[in-house]
Amino acid sequence: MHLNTPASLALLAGIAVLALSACGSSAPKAATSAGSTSSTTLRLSADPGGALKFDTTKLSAKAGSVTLQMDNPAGSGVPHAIAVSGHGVNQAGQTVQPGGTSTETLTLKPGTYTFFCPVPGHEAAGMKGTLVVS
Ligand SMILES: [Cu+2]
Repeated sequence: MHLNTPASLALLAGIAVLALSACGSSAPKAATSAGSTSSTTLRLSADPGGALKFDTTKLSAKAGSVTLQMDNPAGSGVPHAIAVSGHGVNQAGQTVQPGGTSTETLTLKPGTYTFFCPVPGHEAAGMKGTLVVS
């Protein structure tokens, strides 16, 4: 039985080298995420028993778009809202009756902010906390 000639072997080897080099020449993929805009949604709740406090005193978020969603439980018996202040920001969501949800969206830079209930007397009574944006 006659085996392949040296010439045909050389040809096959050449094709194999070309195929390998073609595969190896593909450039690495460039990263596609240019400019990281983060958006965070934070949920909290007013005290279900009507106390002037939220269910948390500490929240944290990534810098960028931050949405706060505050549920006012049906049993609270008191209107509440969510507001944020600090670093030139001072914005409140709508005041909602028991069973409602007060929502606001802000664009926040890194820093420490205060979140609170803007209904008169509520923040002073302790309805507030710290929002850390990093
Ligand atoms: Cu309140």
